Amino acid sequence: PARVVCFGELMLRLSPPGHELPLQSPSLEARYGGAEANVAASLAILGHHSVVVTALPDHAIGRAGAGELRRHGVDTSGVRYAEGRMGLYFLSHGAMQRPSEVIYDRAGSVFATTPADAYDWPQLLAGAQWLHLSGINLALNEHTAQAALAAVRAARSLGVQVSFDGNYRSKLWGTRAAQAPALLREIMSHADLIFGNDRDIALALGQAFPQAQAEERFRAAAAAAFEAWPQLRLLAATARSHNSVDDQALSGLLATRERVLTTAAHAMSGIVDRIGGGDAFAAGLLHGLLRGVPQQEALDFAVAAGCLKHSVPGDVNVLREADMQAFLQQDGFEVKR
Ligand code: KDG
Repeated sequence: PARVVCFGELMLRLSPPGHELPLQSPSLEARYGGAEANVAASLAILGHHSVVVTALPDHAIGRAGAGELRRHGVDTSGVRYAEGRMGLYFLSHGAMQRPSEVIYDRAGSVFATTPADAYDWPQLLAGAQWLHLSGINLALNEHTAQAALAAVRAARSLGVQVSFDGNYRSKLWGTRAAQAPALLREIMSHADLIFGNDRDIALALGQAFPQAQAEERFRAAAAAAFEAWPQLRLLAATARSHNSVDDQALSGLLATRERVLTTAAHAMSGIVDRIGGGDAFAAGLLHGLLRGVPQQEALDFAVAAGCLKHSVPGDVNVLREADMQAFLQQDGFEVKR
């Protein structure tokens, strides 16, 4: 099977059960999450050989995190272990008009303090078809940003395709926000596939796109991105409309140099857990590209995966190929808003 290498931080996710607020509850549910690891887990569940490259503490919590990835079928031979702490994030789920809240507690984690030259990319990427990583690595600190750049440069020189998800998190950039445009521009100049909307492209290029409908803004961003980065082949994004935190609709957009593909907007009411929807979409699209199906089919599948992630707790889309296909065949899920 195909080999996809996903590089990023795996964190312990702690959340009060149900819709309780932080510390209103005496218990916290423990799960693992992290954008790139979420993609790797979905890809493994979809039958691909996915590898997570990360650094974890050499203790029971770090080892259990790798075990959780293995439970989904992910290859953890690229995990490094070292003394230090596990990155954490606390999540309280939103409901109605009350948004969910994420609190990061990850500064100084083993992943964040691993030097950029600790990863042997030629060895880690040998035989891979894709390297997937996200803007979270650029945001954390200079070590992780330089490691991400080293990874994409190695991938390019080895002929491994690069998939980059902008994943902009303003909380993570903090005082490094001024460096975001240059770092994003640099990494995007090596990507074959970018997951990003007009805001991600605008940030990288320092260029604002006119106020318009989501699809029109995406078209303008795609035109600018293809002009800026000659190696870029695909730009993909989701578009979301909100009625409330638990009642939304999701559609997908995929640009090539020749055309822009779109999907129906799928209703998502009674959302269970929104975290990881973008990662499910990314894994769904990579799945279609690896299988070589027509681009429209790959995009439809990716949106189905993104939607269905919202129906299960945890960061990972644990649903299978047949679940996404069944979702796409059901009537009554499409909405026009
Ligand atoms: O895309 C989902 C991620 O946001 C989640 O898994 C946590 O990696 C994470 C992050 O840094 O926000």
